[in-house]
Amino acid sequence: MSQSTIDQQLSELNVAVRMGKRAQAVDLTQGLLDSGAAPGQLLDAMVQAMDEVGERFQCNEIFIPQMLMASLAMGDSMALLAPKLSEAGVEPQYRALIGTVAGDVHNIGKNLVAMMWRGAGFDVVDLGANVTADEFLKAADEQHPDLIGLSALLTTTMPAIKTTVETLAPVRASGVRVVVGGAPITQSFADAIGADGYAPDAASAVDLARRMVGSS
Ligand code: B1M
Repeated sequence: MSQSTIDQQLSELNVAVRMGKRAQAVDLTQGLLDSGAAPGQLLDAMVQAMDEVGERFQCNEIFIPQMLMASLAMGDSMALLAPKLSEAGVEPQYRALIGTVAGDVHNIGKNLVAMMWRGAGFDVVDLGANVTADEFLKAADEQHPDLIGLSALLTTTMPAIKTTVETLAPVRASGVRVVVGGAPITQSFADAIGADGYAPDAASAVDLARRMVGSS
């Protein structure tokens, strides 16, 4: 395949991810890999697509379903691309842990943030929902993340966000940033409990994550 055909298909991959066309994104990813395109080029095309998705969400040009479809399209393509990236030595630069705090089973928003972080090129370890403060701490000790994201959807689980931020003090002392979000969480709550950052939605969570690790 000539370089100009590869460039054309990379741009089609960008559009397929942006539009959430999962089957098309997978076909294009497979085709590009089969024809010897560099895995890093595919990743760049998809990360760029997800950046555009985040910007359009923040401008209210698209909404959660479209952002979700784009994240799923990228996720499907990443399943093919990830092993090739490893073989090519392209490893994510930053690692994030994410979970919904103890007592709270809501995971849809947290999953969306995880997908958007992956879309931004982070290696994301998703601890799931109803995660205790001690489980976050244990995972942080084992996984050595740069960033930890805590989500809560219930007013009754907001105290668990505070407890978890406090429990994570030892890893925070070594430079790990802890950010919080979820429907009842606000910037003033985040400030009051001493979290490192707050984002109101999944697109802003990407900007926040990049700021936290110093990559923006
Ligand atoms: Co429940 N629920 N629910 N629920 N639920 C709410 C949250 C509620 C507002 C409904 C209501 O009463 N109107 C209410 C909370 C009231 C309150 O606390 N003030 C509520 C309640 C009360 C409950 C139960 C207690 C009900 C009961 O059993 N009596 C119970 C709690 C169980 C428990 O957790 N222990 C319960 C259970 C459930 C289901 C299991 C049925 C289901 C969850 C399924 C699942 O998640 N797998 C469910 C659902 C679906 C909802 C609603 C309908 C939708 C939540 C959702 O997924 N929104 C919700 C009402 C509503 O919002 N309309 C409701 C979509 C999602 C994309 O948005 O999660 O806000 P959200 O995420 C956003 C941002 O908040 C942000 O980015 C996301 C995307 O932009 N964000 C972050 C989220 N995490 C972030 C982390 C970040 C940054 C940004 O950084 C780390």
